[in-house]
Amino acid sequence: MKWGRSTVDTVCPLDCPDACSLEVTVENGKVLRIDGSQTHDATNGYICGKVRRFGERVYGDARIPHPLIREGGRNGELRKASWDDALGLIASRMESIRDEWSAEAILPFSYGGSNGLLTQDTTDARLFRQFGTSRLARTVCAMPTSTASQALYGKMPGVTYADYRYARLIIVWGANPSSSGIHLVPHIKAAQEAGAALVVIDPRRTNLAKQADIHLALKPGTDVVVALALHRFLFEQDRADEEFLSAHASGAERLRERAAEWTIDRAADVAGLDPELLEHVAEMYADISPAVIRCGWGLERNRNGGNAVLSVLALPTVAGKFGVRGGGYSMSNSGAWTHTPEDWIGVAEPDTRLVNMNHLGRALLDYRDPPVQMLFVYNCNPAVTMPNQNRVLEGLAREDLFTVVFDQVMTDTAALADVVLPATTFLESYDIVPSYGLSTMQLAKPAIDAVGEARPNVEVFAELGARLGLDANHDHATDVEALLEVTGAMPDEVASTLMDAGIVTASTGGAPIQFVDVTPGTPDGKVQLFPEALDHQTPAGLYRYQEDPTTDDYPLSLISAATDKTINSTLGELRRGPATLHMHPADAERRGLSTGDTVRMFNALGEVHCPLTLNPDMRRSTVGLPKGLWRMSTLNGSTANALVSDELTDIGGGAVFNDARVEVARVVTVALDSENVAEWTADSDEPVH
Ligand SMILES: Nc1nc2c(c(=O)[nH]1)N[C@H]1C(S)=C(S)[C@@H](COP(=O)(O)OP(=O)(O)OC[C@H]3O[C@@H](n4cnc5c(=O)[nH]c(N)nc54)[C@H](O)[C@@H]3O)O[C@H]1N2
Ligand SMILES: Nc1nc2c(c(=O)[nH]1)N[C@H]1C(S)=C(S)[C@@H](COP(=O)(O)OP(=O)(O)OC[C@H]3O[C@@H](n4cnc5c(=O)[nH]c(N)nc54)[C@H](O)[C@@H]3O)O[C@H]1N2
Ligand code: SF4
Ligand SMILES: [Mo]
Repeated sequence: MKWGRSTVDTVCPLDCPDACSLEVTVENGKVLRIDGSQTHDATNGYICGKVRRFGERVYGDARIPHPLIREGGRNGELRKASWDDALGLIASRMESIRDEWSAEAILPFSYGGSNGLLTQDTTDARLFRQFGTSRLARTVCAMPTSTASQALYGKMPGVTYADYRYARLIIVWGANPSSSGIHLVPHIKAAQEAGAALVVIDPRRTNLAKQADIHLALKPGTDVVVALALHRFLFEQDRADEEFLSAHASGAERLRERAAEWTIDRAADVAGLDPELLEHVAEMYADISPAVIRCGWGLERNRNGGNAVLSVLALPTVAGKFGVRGGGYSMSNSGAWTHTPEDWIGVAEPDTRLVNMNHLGRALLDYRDPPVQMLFVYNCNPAVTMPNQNRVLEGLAREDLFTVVFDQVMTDTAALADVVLPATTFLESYDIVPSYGLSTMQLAKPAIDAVGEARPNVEVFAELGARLGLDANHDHATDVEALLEVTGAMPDEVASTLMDAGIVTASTGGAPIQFVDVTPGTPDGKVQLFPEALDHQTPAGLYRYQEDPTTDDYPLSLISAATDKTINSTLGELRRGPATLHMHPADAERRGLSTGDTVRMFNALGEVHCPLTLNPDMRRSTVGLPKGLWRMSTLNGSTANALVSDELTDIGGGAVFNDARVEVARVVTVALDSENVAEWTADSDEPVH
């Protein structure tokens, strides 16, 4: 530990597209302040409120100080243990489970708690692959979007944030960047000031929707028909760019056939929109260039999610919007790099059982041959973030399940574990952080020593591998060694710029023009408007709509989107008071409800008790509860996922979070403090300029 004050340049690795460059001020070995830096021009010196207060997590009461082992069975207590004892116990359990059942009875369970390249798919992958455990399909987020965009365009980087200034028309579709990627917002505003039109397509009237020229407040899950109506309009009105289509795309005819049934009127009826407004958007999109679509993740989280993203991302091809700065689309930029973890894992993936993470409840309760006997959770908080929460909790409560949770704080999942291991935060170890919203990769450097007995992921999985006598991990025991190894597998120029400057931009450039600087990564270099192989894997086929799951018993759609308070459930420990359910005043009136009532929101899967806030920004028949709540943030310990089924999206095996259909009734009336009421009426982290 160093005395005195110093600053450290690093990067935010949380699951957020912006990957801000940070300046961390440290005094006498403790974090004093976290701020944005200018290292990454997209950060431009400002960051969100969540990470400004990240020190409260680092030193907070929820932080796990040392390993813990549960004594006295499922209802026994978690007691302080040494690393040696905790890892020894895990290793011996892994061996005994392998001997009794098979290594496939062990299920590693991880997601994007940190987006750093070292925190997953390094020593963990080697350990679990070599041992032969079950494999995890990491599907909880972005699988429908990435499967659809990959099928259409291969890995093609999108329009960068700064180039939104050049657009004359911006469509923000199923994204809420005011909370979920704040550095895009000033560029949208700059474009608007320069005369660009803004269209927002979202069931909620978000901050951006309030500032938009047109807000299409569609019913959740109906994006596919809205986008198909735009396709039909383009084709039927001879506004499709036939020249571009014949030079750069295949499958246009098949798309045209499937879009044919979706007249503006029919789509507007299904989506609950004013047909004139929808037609107006179709005309704007046909007429105005450059036009850019910011496609978010909100539209993928329902049964039609894959087809929704497919039909939205196909629009710039049909309308011929590429080839100019500020024209095209942005989705995820994770394809900007050529290296992948396979370049450094060095152990082939075994052909063991593949478990879709959205089916965690089923896996723990129903899977046989072998049953899951050990769950090893890291970078993830499945007790609250996965679908069908009650099944997940029932599974985690199994007497004969051995659960390891490796985390920074005592999450709801950690509280149910048999062994808890303390992890470092990004302020305590090295990492490499690619941005999935932009085309940069940055070096994360430790600003402080590890707090308590926390250790980085690479170190713990390497040590466990050594204890199990596996040979793959011996040379990679520390984060520094892993850093050298991973950068060693990258092209020399990329690695040296990253290490010297702390930041490197992909070879496609920081601001590529689509179809000028970057082209589709598909096998023939063309846009595959009708990827046949996907058609056969998709229950209703490509560009097909599956009916709304609303029933008379459960007439309300529940949306659980990102808010500015947490990143998924990360930082959820810092929330004060219960989260509130947001409902349109007209829906509340029909049920005799008002702000401050404690309500019960329920369906056949479960129920959530929480206070109510009336919010005219919600669409009628749509209610909202934030995603990422901890169990303490509702009155009965259930979160939105207690109402979400574990069915899968049409494409990509994703979660259908926003397909939850519910009813709401009053329990009692309580007084609320203003912070809870403000949740979504001021859902903005945007900088004040
Ligand atoms: N502050 C903050 N930032 C985050 C996160 C966070 O939790 N907090 N999470 C990060 C992660 S993991 C992700 S994946 C991204 C997600 O970021 P976004 O892409 O913004 O996704 P969501 O927050 O799920 O939803 C975005 C919007 O979609 C709307 N929506 C819901 N259903 C539908 C629908 O059927 N159609 C349409 N058109 N819109 C719909 C919601 O009302 C919401 O306003 O954000 C990242 N950034
Ligand atoms: N109802 C509903 N549920 C949702 C969503 C929704 O829209 N609605 N969105 C979904 C989305 S988009 C996503 S991406 C998922 C995310 O769900 P999860 O993957 O569960 O993400 P988090 O809740 O952020 O939990 C990540 C955990 O990893 C820990 N962690 C961070 N860094 C490290 C590290 O270096 N080492 C270790 N060992 N642990 C670390 C954090 O402390 C945190 O507890 O949630 C999904 N859940
Ligand atoms: S969470 Fe997003 S906006 Fe906040 S500091 Fe990290 S990258 Fe930046
Ligand atoms: Mo996500």
